[in-house]
Amino acid sequence: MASVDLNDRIPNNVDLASDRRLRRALEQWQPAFLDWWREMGPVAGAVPEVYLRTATSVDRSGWANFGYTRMPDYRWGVFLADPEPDRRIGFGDHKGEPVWQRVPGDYRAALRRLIVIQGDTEPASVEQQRHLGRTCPSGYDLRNLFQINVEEGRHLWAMVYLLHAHFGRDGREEAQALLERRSGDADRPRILTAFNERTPDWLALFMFTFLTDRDGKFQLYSLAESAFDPLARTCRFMLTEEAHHMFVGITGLSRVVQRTCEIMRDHGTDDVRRFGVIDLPTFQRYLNFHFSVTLDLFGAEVSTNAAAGYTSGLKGRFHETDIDDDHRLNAAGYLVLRWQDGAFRKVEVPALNALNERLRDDFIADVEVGVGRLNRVIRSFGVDFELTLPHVAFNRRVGAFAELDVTPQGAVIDAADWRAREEEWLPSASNRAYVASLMPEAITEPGRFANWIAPPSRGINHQAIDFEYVRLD
Ligand code: BYC
Ligand code: FE
Ligand code: FE
Repeated sequence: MASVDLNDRIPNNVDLASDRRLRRALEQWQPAFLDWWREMGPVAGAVPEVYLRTATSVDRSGWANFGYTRMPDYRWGVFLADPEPDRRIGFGDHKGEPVWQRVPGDYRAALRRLIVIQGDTEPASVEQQRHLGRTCPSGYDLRNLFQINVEEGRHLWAMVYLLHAHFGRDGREEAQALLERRSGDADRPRILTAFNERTPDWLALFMFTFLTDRDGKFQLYSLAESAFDPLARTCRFMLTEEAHHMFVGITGLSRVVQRTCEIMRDHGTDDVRRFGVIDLPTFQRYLNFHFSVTLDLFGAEVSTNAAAGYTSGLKGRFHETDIDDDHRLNAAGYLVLRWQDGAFRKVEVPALNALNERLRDDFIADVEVGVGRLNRVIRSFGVDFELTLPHVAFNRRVGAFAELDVTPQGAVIDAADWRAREEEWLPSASNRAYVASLMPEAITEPGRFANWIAPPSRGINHQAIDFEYVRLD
């Protein structure tokens, strides 16, 4: 069950061979996907050979496969984690019943919407990252970017498989539409706000993979609890890929901070731009931007969509099974932050309606661990600077705080003051231009790294740091 035949036209562990209609439908979608990849996928000059990891099965050993691949030849396919025998629904009105192998008619529209939204983010991120290969700080980093890009492409396949296998004609239409929207396009944008922002430079990429891929982690964990078993199994396997994306984020940010602090220590100055590295105030502004934009991805604090998704069994909580409560939440409350009578206050609302907020809180706790790690790097150099996360109401566009103008410290001020001070808190055009100026070209010679970033502490798959991760010919 677990093994995958990479020689199949569409590698899979879902026995596509025995379902001719489904296989034909996916074989028709495949060239459209490849056209999309050629049009919107990574711009890499001559097609390089990249030292990529490809899954050959869904167990741990299936991840041991590394080798040189030209990206369009990557074996995108459909991999579901192995079924759990006698799996039962873990929460909501159907708690305790057997999980579903087919989509119940009553929940079809809601489930399709979740799958489409999840699917839409995957190609969006590839589009956002499309040009970064031109400015990579090393071959090691370029390889990591391409690994992420091919896996986000595979995550699109994961959702498209569900649409084709379980949603008939409208599923096929949605699968086509996933290839037609474009990140940042005025007429046919991607669905969620953060996926229409640009990821113009490598600091933005590391922030994105640290924060926005981490939204992916929390959403996928919630969907991995789903009563719709094919979705749960798909998400469980996607999570094993996601771990590397967040690794690229946190280690990338740590290496940037490390390099900056080396300069601060060696030259005894905060004025580090003369030495061609990223100053910590600019780093903090990027953190403020990406954190606030990513918080929006969790939706409104109080949401009847989220309540319905939970009671129907479509989407659970993070680590649902480990939570010690009734897993129905009909009587429970949850504290949600509100701006009320001139102050931020925690107000109790029905827990079912607060599930987006709860997931956002879980996410924030996870991000804080990462920020703590970055601050430890800073302290280890004896540098007196502390990175902080901005207030949750800062720079929000979705939910209860969208209409408020809030500083990173959590003071509510007038709109005009906020706009006048925006450049203190968010990357200004000149901050972005400075960061971009550090990355004028791609660095790919094995073992060489851009000046603004420290080398990693170890290579990929036990290879040396100066291993040839990307072969350009
Ligand atoms: N932008 O009741 P609400 C990843 C809409 S990242 C625009 O709060 P709900 C990845 C909302 O659609 C993970 N619109 O909504 C990372 C609704 O509109 P309608 C992606 C937004 O459904 C890096 C209305 O506002 N996966 O995998 O409770 C690289 C009311 O909102 C936004 C998922 O998100 C927004 N940010 O919550 C690659 C999981 N937020 O329908 C990949 C699937 C809300 O009333 N999605 N709206 O017209 C969901 O679970 C939910 O749809 C959301 C929204 C959590 C996103
Ligand atoms: Fe993904
Ligand atoms: Fe990801």
